[in-house]
This record gives sequence, C-alpha cells and structure tokens, in this order.
Amino acid sequence: MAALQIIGVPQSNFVRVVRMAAHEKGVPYEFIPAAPHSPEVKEIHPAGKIPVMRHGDVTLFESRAIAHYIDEHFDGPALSLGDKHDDAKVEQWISYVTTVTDQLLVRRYLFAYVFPKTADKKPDRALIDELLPRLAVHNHGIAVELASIPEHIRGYGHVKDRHLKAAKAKEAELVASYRAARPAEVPQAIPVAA
Ligand SMILES: N[C@@H](CCC(=O)N[C@@H](CS)C(=O)NCC(=O)O)C(=O)O
Repeated sequence: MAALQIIGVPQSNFVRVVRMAAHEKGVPYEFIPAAPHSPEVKEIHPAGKIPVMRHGDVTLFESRAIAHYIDEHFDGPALSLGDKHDDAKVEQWISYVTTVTDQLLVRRYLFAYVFPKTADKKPDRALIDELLPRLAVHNHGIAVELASIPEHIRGYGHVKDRHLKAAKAKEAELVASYRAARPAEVPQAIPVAA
C-alpha cells in the first residue's frame, strides 16, 4: 500500500502527537509540510486545521482519529493499553488535554506571545507582573475576563481600531476592579456564653 503521509507544520503540538504515535509504533511516514488552511490541508480538513493524514485512498483529520488509525492499521507495539477501563481513562485525558489544557496553555497563553493581538504586538508585561502575584480565589474571575480580552480584538483597519479601543476601555475597567477586589470577610464566631 502507499506510504503514510502526515501533513502539517512541525511546530504544531497536534501534528507532533501523530508523529509521536507513528514513531512509537515504528511506522515509517512521509512528512509533508503544509500550513493550516493551505490547499493541501483544506482538501482533507473542512476547517483547514492540521494535522491531516493520507494513506492510499484513506484521508483523515483530527489528531486522535489519526493516532487511532496508525495504532490499528500498522504492525508494531500497541499504543492502547488493551484494558477497557484504562483505555477509557486514556480517552478521558486526551479529550481533556485537547479541549481544556491546550486551549488555556497554547491558544490563550502561548499565542499571546507568538501571535499577539495587542496594538504593540506584545503582552503587557508590567501589568502582568503587577497583577499576577495577587491572583487569588476572590479575583480569579476578573483575571480570566482580563486574559480573554485579546480574543475580542478581531478584523483589520478601522474594525480592528474600534475593537482595540473597546478592549482598552474594558481592560481599564477590569484592572480597576481587580485592584479594588478584597477577599470576602469571614464572619467572626459569636462567643457562646459558658
Ligand atoms: N482538535 C484538532 C485540533 C487541531 C488544531 O487546532 N490545529 C491547529 C494547529 S496546532 C490549527 O490547525 N490551527 C489553525 C486554525 O485553528 O485555524 C486535532 O486534535 O487535530
């Protein structure tokens, strides 16, 4: 059968997942460098995300599906644990890491540095250094709102300018609330007469 092709960019953590699956399994593959939304990728993935895979007539997207295919269709050590309970736990963590950890650590935190959406293209280091040491349960909600401001800055030209202006106003409002927020007062115990 035709060689297995893995398509994407090497920097992508999801591309790395499927390459690691092939490596662990000892499956040779051809790596085809292609950016998200490139014609090669869009031919396989309706939303243009990477990785995508081609193996003869079989095409797949979604790293979990590709890793599963590699595990099931080639010789080599099994990547699944072969126990229904343990395999379900593995699926649980794959799903959690993909939908929660990756969103927070890669899409929100790392991308603020790699693809910054602020006007000067940099995270506001001075503000982060001021607010982070005081992060606690009582101001956590405000911090999450602050961290998600860049997600609302979209578009180009005058549309982006309008979003930036609104983002700056929202940031000022949230920073003021963060600075003013105090932990909830714990009521004092009423002394009980002996
Ligand atoms: N759930 C997908 C996520 C793939 C994904 O988000 N890939 C990123 C690169 S790390 C991408 O293609 N981003 C471009 C986009 O979202 O438009 C998977 O597990 O394969």
